[in-house]
Amino acid sequence: MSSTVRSVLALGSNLGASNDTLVLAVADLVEPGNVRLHAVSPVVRTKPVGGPDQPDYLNMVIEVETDLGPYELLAHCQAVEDRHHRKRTVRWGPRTLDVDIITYGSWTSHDPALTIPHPRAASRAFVLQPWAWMDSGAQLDGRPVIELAAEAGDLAGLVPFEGV
Ligand code: A4P
Ligand code: MG
Repeated sequence: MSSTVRSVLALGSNLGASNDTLVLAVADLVEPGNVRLHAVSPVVRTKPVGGPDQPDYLNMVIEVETDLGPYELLAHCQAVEDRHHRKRTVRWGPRTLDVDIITYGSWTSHDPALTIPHPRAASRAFVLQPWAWMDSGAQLDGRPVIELAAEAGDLAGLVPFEGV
């Protein structure tokens, strides 16, 4: 695939120096010339959704413009996770860095290895609220992201991150 596509990526961290990790991860994600930064959300502090008892998360989303195909972009996101010492032991468990692809242009996929739009994004304030702050006109599954965020069960546990 050689055309340029806009893609929304969600980043999360709840182990280590999470704010530093997010800043460095954004820089790593846009390091290759074929992933360009288009927009960045505020960082939010969020209560963990699912998984074991674990610390609060810092979450944010970015929008990139890329020439990478969807699987190439996934491999790139996973390489950035690995660079930040991501361990995959417990599903939904604590992590130094998670980078999920939320949308990839208008492309859709049901492949378990790359499901687009991300199957749980539409119900998660930790993705939707920073996304709506980044892009007030954003839509997901044909609905305004700002409306989906207002309905999300985890919205009450989300606050803007004011820094350490
Ligand atoms: N995969 C399929 N579709 C995608 C996609 N759109 N983007 C596959 C990225 N990966 C995708 O992911 C597991 C597999 O999903 C990969 O092999 C990939 O091929 P993973 O990152 O290794 O594991 P995970 O993140 O633990 O699993 P999962 O199911 O993606 O978790 P979620 O749904 O991302 O939830 N609470 C708060 N407050 N903040 C968070 O950031 N994150 C999670 C993780 C749970 N609770 C949270 C947060
Ligand atoms: Mg993930």
